[in-house]
Amino acid sequence: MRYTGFIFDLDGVLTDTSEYHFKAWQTLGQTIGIDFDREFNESLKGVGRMDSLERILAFGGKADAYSVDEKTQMAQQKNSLYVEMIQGMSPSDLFEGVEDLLQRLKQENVKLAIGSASKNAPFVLDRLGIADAFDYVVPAGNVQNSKPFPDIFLDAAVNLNLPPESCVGIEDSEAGIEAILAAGMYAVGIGDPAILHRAHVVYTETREIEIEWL
Ligand code: B16
Ligand code: MG
Repeated sequence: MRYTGFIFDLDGVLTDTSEYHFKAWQTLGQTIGIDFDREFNESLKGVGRMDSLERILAFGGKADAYSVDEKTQMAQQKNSLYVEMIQGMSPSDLFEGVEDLLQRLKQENVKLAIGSASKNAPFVLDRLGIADAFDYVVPAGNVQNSKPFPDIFLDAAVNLNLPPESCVGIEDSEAGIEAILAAGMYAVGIGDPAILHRAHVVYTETREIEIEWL
């Protein structure tokens, strides 16, 4: 294999937590009179908590309607809803084929990292029972610029001790694919090719990734 590092996004790539993020933001939106659908939600995927809130407020024409304190409170409210939703997660929530994929990569001596924008990622990894499978988990709170900036993926490469061009990034969001490309890595998209068209290759599901081509 040409690549020696794989950096996985979490929400939407290894498990379906992106649906929980959507539901939690939708509920928060309803409390302030902003309704949005799945199409708009695509623009929130991979985007950090506060940036997501700013995008929702701008979408609803309320960009300047709230103070910093009020916005912090709203973000906390959304996070409480999300945290409640992930309490019951277990290894059965791992997408089909992920365990097998991680094992095969390990057999090929590929280093593995998690490059998630979520501060809840360590908890979710623990719940899924795969926390030990990764050589490094990017601490979302410590990275300066979130996706679509390359920082998260570059931090992973530095800590895996690999040059970016030796790494593959796997993402389900447009912002994430931008981040991988900006980091100078090979971009694998998971989801709709119409949305993730800038990726080098797109699969509908994570289990379809063909590592023999990489
Ligand atoms: P939190 P990923 C991202 O995770 C989610 O896609 C995005 O919807 C969420 O706002 C962001 O994490 C921050 O999450 O509020 O839990 O810190 O896709 O990069 O794994
Ligand atoms: Mg994601």
